[in-house]
Amino acid sequence: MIGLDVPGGHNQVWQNPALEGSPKFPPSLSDTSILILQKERSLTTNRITVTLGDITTLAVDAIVNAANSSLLGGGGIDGAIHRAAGPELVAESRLLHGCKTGDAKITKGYRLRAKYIIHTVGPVWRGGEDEEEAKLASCYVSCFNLARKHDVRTLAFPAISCGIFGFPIERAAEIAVRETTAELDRNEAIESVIFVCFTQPIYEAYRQQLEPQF
Ligand code: AR6
Repeated sequence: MIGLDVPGGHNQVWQNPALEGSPKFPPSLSDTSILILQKERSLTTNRITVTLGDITTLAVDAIVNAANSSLLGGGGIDGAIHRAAGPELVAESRLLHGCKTGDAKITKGYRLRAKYIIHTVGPVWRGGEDEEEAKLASCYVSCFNLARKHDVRTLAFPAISCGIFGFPIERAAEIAVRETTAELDRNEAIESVIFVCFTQPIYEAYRQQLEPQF
């Protein structure tokens, strides 16, 4: 249950209103090799977990923020993280002088339960003609580089670029799983990577990518 220790008990935190009434997953997923957590809303394989939920609640070493190049906050997950972390976050972020697409910067977690926030700037999807896939892969590599430097052992990612920036979720999930699997193969210090999905379709996209590993 590493990384899923949340205030108010497990059942409570996963009540994302957007997911109310969402269908149960197929019975085939109850294979014994899969650890099913929180009412079939989390799957774990090797050192990767995919879960439905709100990344701001997680007690992990670091959560990743899908930020913009100013690093001064925005909508979507960026806004949620800034609200939950408190005003100290923007104060520290001002000292970082922004962040380029595909790059990442780290701050403290402040009022979050996570020790650090790794801010990365995903690409805006422009139809695939602007090296978006390589830029998104670079986000994961940059986050893992910072994780290594700061001794981060448990790390949670959202679906970077898959909201306002419009990146197709299937392709994004493929890149996320590919880069994470490569990092875990070479970095034994990382104990757990959690893909935190805010909606059912995003969860499904990750689950499909991870299916061969289950
Ligand atoms: N926990 C987990 N995932 C979340 C949460 C949450 N609390 N909130 C949203 N998501 P987006 P982007 C999911 O739009 O596409 C901001 O304004 C969401 O469902 O937040 O990288 C920044 O400042 C989606 O799957 O980020 C940038 O300007 C994913 O997080 C821009 O948006 C990313 O959605 C970045 O766009």
